[in-house]
Amino acid sequence: MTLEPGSLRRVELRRIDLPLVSPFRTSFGVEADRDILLVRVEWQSASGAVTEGWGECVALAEPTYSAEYVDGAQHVMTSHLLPRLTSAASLSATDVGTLLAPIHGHPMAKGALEMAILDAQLRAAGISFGEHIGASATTIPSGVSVGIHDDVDSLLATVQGYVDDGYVRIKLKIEPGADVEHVAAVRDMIGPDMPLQVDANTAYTRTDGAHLARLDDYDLLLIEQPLPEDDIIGHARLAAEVVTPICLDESLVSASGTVDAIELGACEIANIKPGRVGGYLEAVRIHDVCRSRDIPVWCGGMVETGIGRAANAMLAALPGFVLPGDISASTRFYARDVVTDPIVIVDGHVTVPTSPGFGFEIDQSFLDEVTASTTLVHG
Ligand code: NPG
Repeated sequence: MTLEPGSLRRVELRRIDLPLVSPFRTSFGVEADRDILLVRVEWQSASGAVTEGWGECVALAEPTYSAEYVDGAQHVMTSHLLPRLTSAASLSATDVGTLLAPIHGHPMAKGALEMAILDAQLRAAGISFGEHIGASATTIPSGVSVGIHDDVDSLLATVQGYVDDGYVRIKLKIEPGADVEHVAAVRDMIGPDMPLQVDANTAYTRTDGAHLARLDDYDLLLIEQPLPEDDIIGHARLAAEVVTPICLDESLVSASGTVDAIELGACEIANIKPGRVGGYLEAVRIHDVCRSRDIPVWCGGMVETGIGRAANAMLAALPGFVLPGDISASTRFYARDVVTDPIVIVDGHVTVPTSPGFGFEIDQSFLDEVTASTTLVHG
């Protein structure tokens, strides 16, 4: 279904501060709280109706996961991206990628703007994103991502807590010095049937193949992004050296690049994160190219609020998402969320939201409480 075009009447950029319930350590750093950039648009359809739309930018405070960071995202939106959108007399979310293509990079900033416009257009049409893309699953299995721990005992205690919460898949963050021993202990504790995978966030090098092959003993679903993001050939060689499937995250930034990585043998499983690839529409295209090549996909997470997590749940309801995603309960990271209907886990599953747009409602009073700044960019 084609959504009715319209135009941007007002655009606000809101920065919020949300503390995490516990620090989250990866091979690239520790997150203790999130400084999150939200986009709020007022959208006027061609027929005159005005609706609100929200987008969440997943850029972190520092450029450690990728080159983007939250201050940079706000700057590029304000100075380079939004002027190309606010000047359009007739606009649709499907135009955003083309209109912003002259600006290189900045997929997280672009994706957040596209998301806000898409949310508004879908709300105007009264349909959900899931319905719009033909995603039919009503519930999806929920996995949890576990940060690096200093010692095995504390890691085991944390993992046991998540097993007790009902998560159906455990992902362990790893780095050199915190890998085989940690995985062995967790596998021993959770038993052979619980799905387990690891995420290195680019922490290894091409010479680590024999070491990473030791993980083959623990029946892992996948090893995620062991090598630097630009090392596609290195991942292909590693895929031939280890039995455990190699999954790419940071390396996959577009549908065409994903096809190349698959054809080179570097990507046996794909992690899809809408922010990393420039938005939910490109994420759907990546799902489609993977599905047509029988490459399993799953939905990653960027420690989103209930805004981004509701949207991820709708995306992960597409049929190619055959592995549990990092779509854990809101309480995994936040004591209180900025939406009135945060993601919860029941029997290890998340109910896919079905209300119009991306399926969340803003908790306005709490959002105001955690807002550090609001900048009117247009309107
Ligand atoms: O559940 O949202 C989540 C977190 C999932 O581990 C997760 N994300 O590299 O995939 C990642 C990682 C991450 C993203 C870590 C951002 C830190 C910041």
